[in-house]
Amino acid sequence: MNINPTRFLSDLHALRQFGASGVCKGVVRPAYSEADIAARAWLAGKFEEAGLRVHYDPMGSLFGLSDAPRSLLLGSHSDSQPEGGWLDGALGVIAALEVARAAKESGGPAVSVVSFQDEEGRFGVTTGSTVWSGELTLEEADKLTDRTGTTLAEARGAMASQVGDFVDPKQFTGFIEMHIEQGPWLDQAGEAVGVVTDIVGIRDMRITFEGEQNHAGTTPMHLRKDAFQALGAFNALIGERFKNVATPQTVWTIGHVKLHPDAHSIVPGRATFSMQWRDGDADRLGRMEEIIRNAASEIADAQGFELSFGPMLGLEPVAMSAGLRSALEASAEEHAAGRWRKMPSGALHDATNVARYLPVAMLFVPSINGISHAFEEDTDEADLVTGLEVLAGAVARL
Ligand code: HGY
Ligand code: MN
Ligand code: MN
Repeated sequence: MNINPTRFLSDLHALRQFGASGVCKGVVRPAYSEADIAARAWLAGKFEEAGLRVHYDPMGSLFGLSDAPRSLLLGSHSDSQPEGGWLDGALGVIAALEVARAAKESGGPAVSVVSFQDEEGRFGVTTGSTVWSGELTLEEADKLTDRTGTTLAEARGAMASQVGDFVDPKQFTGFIEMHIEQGPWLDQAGEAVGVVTDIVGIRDMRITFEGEQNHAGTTPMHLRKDAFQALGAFNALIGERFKNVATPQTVWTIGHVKLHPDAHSIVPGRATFSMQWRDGDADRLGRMEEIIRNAASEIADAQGFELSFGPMLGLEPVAMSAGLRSALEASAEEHAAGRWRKMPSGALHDATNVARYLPVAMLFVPSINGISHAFEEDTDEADLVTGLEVLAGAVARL
């Protein structure tokens, strides 16, 4: 199979023009935004040129389907974080396109391609592939809201004229997702490729403390019910209690905070914030949930706040398929001898959901300085091409 690195890099750069932030190579292409829908239309054209049949499922996940009765599925996602890099997701989709094209040109194996919708979780956690996998019904998903209160049902209405049915997974023999590492390890070691062993699990929900809105000049400190102070106390308390359960792999993040009414001279009456935690061990995720719920209740009770929890979203830790992994390992040994390693993924990926239907595997290329989910995200082009070679080599072996 003769892959074409120039064509691959040129397509990758073309995709980053959709929603280009103007800062570094960054993109602003959240799910269902104008830029996201336009990027999907451009990708659909590329899939068609490559001889693949274009199909959008009800979530707006875009498939380029091989006409063979059985094919290997490759891909990732093309939506981005609110401030995202040019490679997160896009790399796996364009690498898949190049391998599908090269396979077709050389009479190689049948390959289909996918770009899942809302991997970055504007509404959930890897929402498009979660719904495809049957883990969440479309009806339930439609009620999810983004940070501004827009529902998924409203947002996906923008793609209503394009979508068809869900794609039957029985036509696929397996799924391989190429991605950037998004962490520091390959870059620090000067290595070119990581073959993923397993993907961590995640829990994610919103928490609200409701206190009392009041004047910031006249309300004495001891009479305030300041919702931000409750959030601050909660954050300190879980940090303390997590020391007893966390391992070096355990992470937690409060990444979004909404204070009401969000003004300099008003004691905030309400704080709604995201609470997300990740670990490779499902039991530990459960123990952390208990700590979170207890800490929030204790603070609310002691200080007289109303407390509410939003729906909890989550994905379980998942191991990669031994068969697909060994094809990637053999290919890595051929194309990057002495410059690859086996490693877990601390980021979430659509592969977790696809694993409900199919054997799945993933490969990583380095992220310069370990930066991702930021405009500065980047990877040396030589490493991008090595990763593509490893992917194509694995597909050829399968
Ligand atoms: O948040 C994540 O791990 C992923 O990038 N969706
Ligand atoms: Mn991604
Ligand atoms: Mn991401």
